[in-house]
Amino acid sequence: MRLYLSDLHLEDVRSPQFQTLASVLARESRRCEGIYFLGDLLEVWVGDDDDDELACALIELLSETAQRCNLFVMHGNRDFLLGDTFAGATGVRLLKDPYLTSDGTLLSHGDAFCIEDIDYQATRIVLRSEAWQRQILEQPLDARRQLAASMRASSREANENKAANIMDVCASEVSRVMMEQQATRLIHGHTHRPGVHQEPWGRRYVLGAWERCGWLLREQNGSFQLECLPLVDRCET
Ligand SMILES: [Mn+2]
Repeated sequence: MRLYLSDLHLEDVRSPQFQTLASVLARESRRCEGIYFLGDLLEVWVGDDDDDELACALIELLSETAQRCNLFVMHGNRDFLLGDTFAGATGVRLLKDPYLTSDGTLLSHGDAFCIEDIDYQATRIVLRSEAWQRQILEQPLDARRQLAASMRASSREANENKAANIMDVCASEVSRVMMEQQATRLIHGHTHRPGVHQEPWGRRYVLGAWERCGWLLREQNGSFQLECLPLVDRCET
């Protein structure tokens, strides 16, 4: 059995999202061979030297889980600075985007398919470049935290003024990549539009963001099920 999740956007260890993730991992890791995080596990990641409460708690949670089951993490557009030090500390394997599995499934965060958002794609090229990332990581942790906060604010402002279809995947771009990769199944997140779509080339599974509920795609014996799970609040119990 394998699980696929994305867009948890974790930002607080006391949040229902973090608590729900902890209970999902405790429950599922014993029977899963792999759990895949397809981007934006975190709302922001400012570098592997981050020592705030959430970073420490997440590293502890993942390293404990990785002793029972294989964990895979792909970068999203918010946590693309997750690096080898984080992978080493947790035991997760970082996957490149897109990643083709041996059964012809293409895994992707999904933002690379949103090519109609031209400004976003231009920014993406800069933020994912080695030169920009090296320059950012040379700055002190506090400066990176401030930069992250201002980037989030301006991204929110930009998105408020965009038509909804611009922020969805572009069907022709998805087809092109699926042909190129010779894949017949796609699992992605990013768009916050959970659903299962039959496309000309195969089936497209869209993971949901952990907002009002949590989302995961469960693969068992070759069949796939998109599940919505209630967010638990430890304070309520
Ligand atoms: Mn995203």
